[in-house]
Amino acid sequence: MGATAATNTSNKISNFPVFNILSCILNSLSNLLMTTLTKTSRVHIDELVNKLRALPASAFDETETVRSLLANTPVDEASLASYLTWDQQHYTRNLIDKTVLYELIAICWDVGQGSSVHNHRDQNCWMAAPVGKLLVENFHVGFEDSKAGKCHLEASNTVELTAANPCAVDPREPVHRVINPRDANQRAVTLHVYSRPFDSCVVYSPEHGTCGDIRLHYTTAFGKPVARPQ
Ligand code: 2CO
Ligand code: FE2
Repeated sequence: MGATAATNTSNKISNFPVFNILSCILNSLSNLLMTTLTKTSRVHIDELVNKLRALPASAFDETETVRSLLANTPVDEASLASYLTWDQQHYTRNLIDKTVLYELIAICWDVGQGSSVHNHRDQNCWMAAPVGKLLVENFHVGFEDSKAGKCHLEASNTVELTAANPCAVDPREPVHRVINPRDANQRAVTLHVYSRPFDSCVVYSPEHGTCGDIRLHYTTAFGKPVARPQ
């Protein structure tokens, strides 16, 4: 009875135009407050590094702890300035921190740049996007013969990667590619935590059904250019 009466009353109140106007104003104010809080609560990259370094080894063996750390520690773009380098041919990989447990890399994506379809050598991976709105396209590996360089991949789901939505790569379906869509028309910067660190991976061509190993290189390390091996 009580619940019914309350519902009837609120229905009557919401019939007044003034109620709708007030409700609209309150909603707008609340959205503005949330946007302002998200922007002002961004932290210096060093704060994220300190928090990653404080984690126990066990935190890197599952995906939720680091994912929620990234979600609760959005990084301020200005604090990344010394790690941001751009190349019109390829995204750049810029090492920020490295321990035996993890490496933290800033990746700079020019408009329209993307990665190959690849795996992470059975290592965990988390990604956040302090700048931009990217797509993570996941693939299901139906068949892989790495010695013969043959595979069969099927596209599975696509996830949006934004400041508000950091992602963890699913260890059971770890093959993916990241794209900074051309129609977004903006450069993007992503932060990648890899545990443990790895310096090679398998790249796949879903179209040709082929795969093979590649080595991974840093464009810069701790803010300084890294010479590419000849
Ligand atoms: N894993 C790729 C790299 O480190 C970037 S794509 O996102 O995981 O080069
Ligand atoms: Fe990746």
